[in-house]
Amino acid sequence: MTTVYEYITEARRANRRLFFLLIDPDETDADAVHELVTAATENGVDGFLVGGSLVTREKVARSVRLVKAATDRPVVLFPGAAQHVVPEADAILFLSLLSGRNPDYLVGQHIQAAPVIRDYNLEAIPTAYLLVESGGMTSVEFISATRPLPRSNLDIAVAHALAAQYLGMKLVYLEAGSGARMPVPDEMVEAVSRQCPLPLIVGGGLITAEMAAEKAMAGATVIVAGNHFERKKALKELRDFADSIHAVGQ
Ligand code: 1GP
Repeated sequence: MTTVYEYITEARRANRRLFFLLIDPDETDADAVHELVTAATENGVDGFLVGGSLVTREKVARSVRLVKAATDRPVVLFPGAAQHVVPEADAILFLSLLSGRNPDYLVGQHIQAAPVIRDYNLEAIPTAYLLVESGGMTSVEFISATRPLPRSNLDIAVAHALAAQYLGMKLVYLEAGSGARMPVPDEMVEAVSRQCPLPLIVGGGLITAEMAAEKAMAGATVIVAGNHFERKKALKELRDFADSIHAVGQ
């Protein structure tokens, strides 16, 4: 059976791009989740992230079950804290907030989560989570009490990605933050993907198919959108996002 990490690295090897949809566990209307995930699966979404900063374990567990029931694509935990580890997902992004200097989010939560991940036999994907300045205070910035990377300094971003590589991490996630005013700059995606061999995930504030395609073109392997698709009338844009992302590299 292919692991989620192989699914991502295989795409990178083949120069393909993947579109992942972020599902907010705070959405507890089961029909709404079912409708969103079914539409996403039918319209070319390649995988799902489930998580958030201020959610309960019960909501994460319920959300993962609802998503799994509506799709055959990978469902990956995107935890905000150690208590968000639940067994039903296909994998977990084992995120270390490398852009920050808060030991709790660099390694502390991980110690609490590790035995649980082992007991659930979850695939853990060590991921450098790099928060990038995006024009306003984001939830991640506030909750983690860390500062984001400066958006105009490419060398700093590249240095963090290289540190992730040398520390043995497997993915780099460039994050502008959910609902960000400005997404991660294309130049930063390009610089990091050119100078660091790890597959790159980019998300935060992507509200048009063009923006998503730009990140794919700049070198992101996985493009994540969430907020935008929580609005019902955005559902018909799923196909546009998926097509523009998949068109890159073909
Ligand atoms: C947030 O990168 C994701 O962690 C997605 O952000 O909700 O703004 O699409 P949006």
